[in-house]
Amino acid sequence: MKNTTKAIILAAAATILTLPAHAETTQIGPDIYAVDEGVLFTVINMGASDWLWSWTDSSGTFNNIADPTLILTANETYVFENISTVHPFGIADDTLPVGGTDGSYFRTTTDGTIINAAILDPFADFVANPAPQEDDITWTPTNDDIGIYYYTCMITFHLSMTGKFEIVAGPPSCPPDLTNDGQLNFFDVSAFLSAFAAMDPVADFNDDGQFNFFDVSAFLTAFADGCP
Ligand SMILES: [Ca+2]
Ligand SMILES: [Ca+2]
Ligand SMILES: [Ca+2]
Repeated sequence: MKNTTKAIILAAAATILTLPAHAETTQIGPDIYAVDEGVLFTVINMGASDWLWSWTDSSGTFNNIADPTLILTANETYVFENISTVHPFGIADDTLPVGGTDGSYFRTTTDGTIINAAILDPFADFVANPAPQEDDITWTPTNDDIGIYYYTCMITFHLSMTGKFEIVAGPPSCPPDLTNDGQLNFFDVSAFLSAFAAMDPVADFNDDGQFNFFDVSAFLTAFADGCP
């Protein structure tokens, strides 16, 4: 490879190192959190009024947040561990009749059959009954599951132990992220250089079967554009 090509790539790498790291939890509003990588959520009750949510990821530790709206990402695995000893936790679809706004949702039904009918299938996988820790819910929503869901206490009169999930699509694939870790940094440049030197098809960035400056240019452009 020509030294000028290397110089261009290394200059781009220096720029890229300043890009922000990928955040896992982003607080979007007073009661709204986007958690875009799989985590273990623990939930416990505050009386019969709220679920208190806690979780830890690379963004930090979030403790005892009352009935948040949680924006989750399709194709990530989330685990819900109910550590209340008395309140059964369930995840329901958008047929559960719910009123209110972020952080203060409440069920508008005390009809157990309506609650049960809304709980996701298979039923047992989306209900965590006391005793705790023996029946965690593990949920990996797929692209087919994108939409609105609710969580609630399944005791019919615990109306206000209710909150919302929104399942959103994951980020689209990102061609210059050659290390496939969701971040653009020097390691992707290094991987490109190695692939280019080896004439690996992954470095044929303009897909014309040749390895030349146009591939470097296309890679740098994609790299500078960043990933969504
Ligand atoms: Ca509540
Ligand atoms: Ca990468
Ligand atoms: Ca090419």
